[in-house]
Amino acid sequence: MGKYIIWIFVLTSLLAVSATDSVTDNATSICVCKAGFSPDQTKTLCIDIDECARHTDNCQQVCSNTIGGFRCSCQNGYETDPNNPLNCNKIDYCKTSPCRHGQCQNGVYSYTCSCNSGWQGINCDKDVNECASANVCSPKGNCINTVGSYTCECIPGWTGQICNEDVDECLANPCRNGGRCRNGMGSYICLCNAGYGGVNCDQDINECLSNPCHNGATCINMMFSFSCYCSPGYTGRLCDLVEY
Ligand SMILES: [Ca+2]
Ligand SMILES: [Ca+2]
Ligand SMILES: [Ca+2]
Repeated sequence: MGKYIIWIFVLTSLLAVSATDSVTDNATSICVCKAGFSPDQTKTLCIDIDECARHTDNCQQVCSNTIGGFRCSCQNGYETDPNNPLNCNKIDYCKTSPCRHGQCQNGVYSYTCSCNSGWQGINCDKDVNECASANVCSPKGNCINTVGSYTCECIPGWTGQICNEDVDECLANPCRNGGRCRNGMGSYICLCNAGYGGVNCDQDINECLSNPCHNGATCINMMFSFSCYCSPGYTGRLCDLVEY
């Protein structure tokens, strides 16, 4: 116990030293103390006033006593009001716009970002590799990752964002020489007029391969047509008529 009394004595002496501007009224020998100090019981020393303990500090949140005064501070998540050092304002962690591609939500001690589609990470600044997931594009498309998004590169005949929509090729009139167009899933066909062949009815058919000329006639293939040179005694386009 004696040790504590000595410490209190030392502490009181230090506090008194710090109040060296104390004025002593010579007539009464009573200390008149500076603001923040008050005379001790003997009225010979000025000791610090603990404003926090006396609740005279007016700090909105946290009070810390100092020798000759006090200091206000704020709890976690708050900062000192620049217009009034006694008060604290909630810290706006979103003020610096930390979410690069997302919406910021202010929290108690930090912020959280809700990322836009295609972005991830604490600050929504990292690309999502959509192609790493299965079936992002339909089987008719090749997935290509891009920064913040992705694209599907469609094979011919397919379109749409994920390449699951048929292209109506007939809208572009691909069939030549009077051929009629029929659209199909992922493709189309041209129904060609006689003599015309190829996907778009723009190529010659060698009709002679199917032996159209009868009765020993000679078949001559021609561009988009053919001719039969009949043996003696036969006539008609295909030499299928007997000559009289
Ligand atoms: Ca991406
Ligand atoms: Ca089609
Ligand atoms: Ca021909």
